Amino acid sequence: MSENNNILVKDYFRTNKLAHIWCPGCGHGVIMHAIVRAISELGWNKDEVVVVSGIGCSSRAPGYMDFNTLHTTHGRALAFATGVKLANPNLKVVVVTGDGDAAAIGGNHLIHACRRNIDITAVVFNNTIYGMTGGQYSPTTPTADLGTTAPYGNIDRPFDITALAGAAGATYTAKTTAYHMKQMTGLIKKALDHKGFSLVEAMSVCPTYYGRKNKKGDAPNMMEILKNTFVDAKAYDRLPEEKRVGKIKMGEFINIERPEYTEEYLKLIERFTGGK
Ligand SMILES: Cc1ncc(C[n+]2csc(CCOP(=O)(O)OP(=O)(O)O)c2C)c(N)n1
Ligand code: SF4
Repeated sequence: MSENNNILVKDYFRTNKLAHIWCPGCGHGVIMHAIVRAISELGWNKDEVVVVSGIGCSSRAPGYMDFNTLHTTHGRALAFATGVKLANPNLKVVVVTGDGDAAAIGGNHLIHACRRNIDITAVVFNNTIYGMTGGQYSPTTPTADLGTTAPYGNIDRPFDITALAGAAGATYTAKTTAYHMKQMTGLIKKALDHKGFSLVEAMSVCPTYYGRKNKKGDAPNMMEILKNTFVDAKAYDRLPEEKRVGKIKMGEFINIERPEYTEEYLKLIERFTGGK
């Protein structure tokens, strides 16, 4: 481990909570690392950072991170985070959530957080499956793929979470993968620094359930699939139509300004109380 990584572990992790629960080769650790590295590079004071999660393998991450952390109920991380941010708008609020947590049971909270443009950053750990509960298909499982609850193949169409968030009103959206750690850190940093609702869809790998059920090979092989499938936006846009087949565009999608919710809320209070 490099000296830099040693400092990260010492300063930003609850080492007494390690070893973590994740399976060998799980992609979630890479994403947790990227979040911590982004916060460290921004130089934020740990005491003003709040990390909120729901339930799932991904949602275990805040337990290991030495910030103010809340491990809440399945799908409700954004609702709890909204309460935290409204109670103290000066806090820097980050939500860690899985594809099931964010887009199935928590889907309604997700679209409304986007619509309100509240200054929260959501990092969606998207492994395209429910990892913690044994590999049921999720709203991002590709059509025809296998899951415990789709033994003959999933017939649903998957959500593109980045596009969903953009359509619902998020003012910063980006997609990246656990293979592209450097890009991921940079995009999370930009999302954290953005005023308004930001979402980074971080593609992860679940070798234990998704990988085994769909014969994707071992963890390194699944990382190789991420590497070969996801193409940075600029390179993707240059590809001829036929070469885009089977490729997915990643990078920054939306970065715009709109009034932020807690600021609008404070203005309203001031208008009706005359600032008293
Ligand atoms: C109200 C409620 N419903 C269902 C569950 C069971 N449950 C726990 S985690 C989970 C799925 C987690 O999947 P995801 O959010 O994709 O995260 P992953 O484990 O893949 O990281 C489910 C269905 C629960 N804990 N609470
Ligand atoms: S079940 Fe899947 S998502 Fe959960 S820790 Fe294991 S590899 Fe990771």
